[in-house]
Amino acid sequence: MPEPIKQKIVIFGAFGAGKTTLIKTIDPNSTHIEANCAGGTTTVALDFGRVELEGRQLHIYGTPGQERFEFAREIIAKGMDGAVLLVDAGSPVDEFTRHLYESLISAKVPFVVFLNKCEGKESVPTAISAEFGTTPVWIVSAMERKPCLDALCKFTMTLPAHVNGLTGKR
Ligand SMILES: Nc1nc2c(ncn2[C@@H]2O[C@H](COP(=O)(O)OP(=O)(O)OP(=O)(O)O)[C@@H](O)[C@H]2O)c(=O)[nH]1
Ligand SMILES: [Mg+2]
Repeated sequence: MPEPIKQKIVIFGAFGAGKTTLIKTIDPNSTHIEANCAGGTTTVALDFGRVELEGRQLHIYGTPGQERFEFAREIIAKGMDGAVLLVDAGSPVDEFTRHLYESLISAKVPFVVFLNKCEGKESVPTAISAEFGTTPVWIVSAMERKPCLDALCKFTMTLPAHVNGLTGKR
């Protein structure tokens, strides 16, 4: 059997947007490094999961959402083939999310926006989508596997394969 095409996808988003939840939903065997914080846990290094979609193996890395972990985001982002900006649609877009959005545009990396937490009364996905210009926006719940996989599949099928191989051992 030939090796599947591999792609490195990195998930960005502000603190608590749902990055770790998304990766766990996509790959229940994903690994993550976290610390306790007020009201739950926070990612302090990274999340890592894998999924095979239509013959492509996605290696999915989640970044920490706290601003002070910029150095970790830079390391994790190296060599990414595509990115997802995960946004909490339950509150107005914050400055840090805007910073991540501008950084992805500057990096010239293909990316899409996933709007999460759309089920609450406070959620305003249409108004929030308008903030991301021409970037494709998907309304997903990080807790529902099928819509997340569908959106990820449609996005990644437009991306080239990773050039230097990815081992993704765990
Ligand atoms: N209501 C609702 N809650 C969600 C959803 N997705 C995630 N959450 C909750 O939001 C909280 C934060 O989720 P995480 O996945 O830890 O967020 P994160 O982006 O990884 O956070 P950091 O690593 O600290 O940046 C958790 O309590 C999740 O259960 C969703 O779609 N709806
Ligand atoms: Mg996290």
